[in-house]
Amino acid sequence: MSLRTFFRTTIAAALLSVAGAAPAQQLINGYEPKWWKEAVVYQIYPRSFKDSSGDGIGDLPGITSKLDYLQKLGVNVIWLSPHFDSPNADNGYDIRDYRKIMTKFGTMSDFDTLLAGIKQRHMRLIIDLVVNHTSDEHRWFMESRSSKTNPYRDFYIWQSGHTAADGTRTPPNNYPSYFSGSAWTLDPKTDEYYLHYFAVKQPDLNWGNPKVREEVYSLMRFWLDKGVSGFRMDVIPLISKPTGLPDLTSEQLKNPPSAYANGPHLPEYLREMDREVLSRYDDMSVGEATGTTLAQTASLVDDRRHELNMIFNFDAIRLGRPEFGDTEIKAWSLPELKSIYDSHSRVLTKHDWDTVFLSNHDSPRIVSTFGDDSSSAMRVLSAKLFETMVLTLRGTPFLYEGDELGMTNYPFKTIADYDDIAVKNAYKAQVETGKVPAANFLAYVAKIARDNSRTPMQWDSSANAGFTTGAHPWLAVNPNYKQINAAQEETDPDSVLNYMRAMIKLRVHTPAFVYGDFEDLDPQHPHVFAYTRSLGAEKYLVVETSAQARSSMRSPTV
Ligand code: TEU
Repeated sequence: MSLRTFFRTTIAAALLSVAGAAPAQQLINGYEPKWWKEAVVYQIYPRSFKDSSGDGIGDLPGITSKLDYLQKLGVNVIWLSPHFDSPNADNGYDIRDYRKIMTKFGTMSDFDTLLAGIKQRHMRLIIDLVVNHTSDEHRWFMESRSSKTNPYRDFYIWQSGHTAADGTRTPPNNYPSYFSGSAWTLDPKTDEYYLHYFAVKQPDLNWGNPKVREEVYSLMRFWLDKGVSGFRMDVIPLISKPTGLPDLTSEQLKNPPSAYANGPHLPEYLREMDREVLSRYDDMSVGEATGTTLAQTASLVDDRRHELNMIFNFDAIRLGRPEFGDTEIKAWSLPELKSIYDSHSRVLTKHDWDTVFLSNHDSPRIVSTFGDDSSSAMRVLSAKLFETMVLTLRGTPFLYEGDELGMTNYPFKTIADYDDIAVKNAYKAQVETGKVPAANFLAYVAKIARDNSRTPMQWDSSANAGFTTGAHPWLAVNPNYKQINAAQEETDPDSVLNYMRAMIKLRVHTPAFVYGDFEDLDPQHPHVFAYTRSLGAEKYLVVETSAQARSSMRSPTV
């Protein structure tokens, strides 16, 4: 080799290694850094956060009035549950117009003021994208149901079902709805069934129709162009339906969400959405992934596939929950909970990104479910323990309003105490038909009902916890608001609120808690959860212990 060739080869090799090394140098512990990986997300359920008008329903100006509170808490992304025009069959998850604000929540100018206030405080806003279904009052469905030849007919899923010799009609298949009963409703106007995985008033869109997809991409651009930073995508794995919609087997009927989710065209739809919309903005996407396994999680969020940034996998939050339709809470142990985080850390690679959450608007309160709310001392300790987990485990943490106060479940007594369509429909299907005794049903739903997390925020000890100046909040305020409220916790240095502020600060300023590796030091220990998060030379040890060795819904405490 001549000297010249040697130099040329060496320089080429050096250049190659620089080119190869360049991206690697930007990685942190093998992960591509992203703002949404470093975020602490706070979910607001607008109906319950803060009412500024006195009508008993939370609204957008109410949220704007609390932005300083959120900034002081230290969260940097706000996820707003649906704020769109809706007849509220499912509290806004049934959208009538994707480009209009729900009248009770305010106006578009209120939305713009809220968004500007969020940005001024260096926070970002993500909104709920609910596009598996619309409201039956959406213009597309009104058109669709009007005749079989209407141009919008194929925006939804229509089938004639079965007709017996005596003329009796039965649905096309045995799909149950998430909200009890069949997932099909016969529409008299055109004498065909339409599919609705959720309420009768939530018809499922037909994603096989490219015009539906174009409409969805267009509404996504509308909000991104306004300045929102991304979407939490409601039940997104359900948009691609099982091929041919065959009956569920008896095995599948034990867990219909997993049969409904992750249909054959899901990757294609998500990649198209990424290509057409998401890849063109500096945004984040987090899919709510009902019925999704850990293996499916890995493929949905693998950054080489260009589908979603993150999903909510329900493994942890559904611990102890019975199978579909059953009403018995199951005992669980600390090693079971720990094994979820352990397996996530093993299966998900540096191309994937996880979420950590134990609460949302569909779940009961953290302290009442995973902790111990039987005394004030235990409530505070368990709230701190679980929030520590959420803020130090691997993945972007998602907090739900009121978690930072250690808010608890509501003492529901009768069916009249509930607002949620899921509970009301289940009562009709299970109690009114004599299948389940009322007392058993009520005891069960009191523990798991979604309304537990939807009671109004407890701001102070004034009437209705300072949530509304009106006499009638849309859902009753928890009677414990005089002890548990933001104003009181503000003044107590040992409160959950002040602890959360410190923990969020630690999380946000400690790269090891964001990008660090996770190791469970003793996975089988029945009452200690000890793990490390390590990034290069930096290593943090987190130790949480439970006072008792019980394996139940009330096991771990500090
Ligand atoms: O939830 C879907 C979901 O998978 C569940 O958590 C569901 O709410 C529960 O099983 C019903 O009892 C999403 C939204 O988060 C929820 O609020 C909506 O009701 C639902 O989709 C329909 O949009």
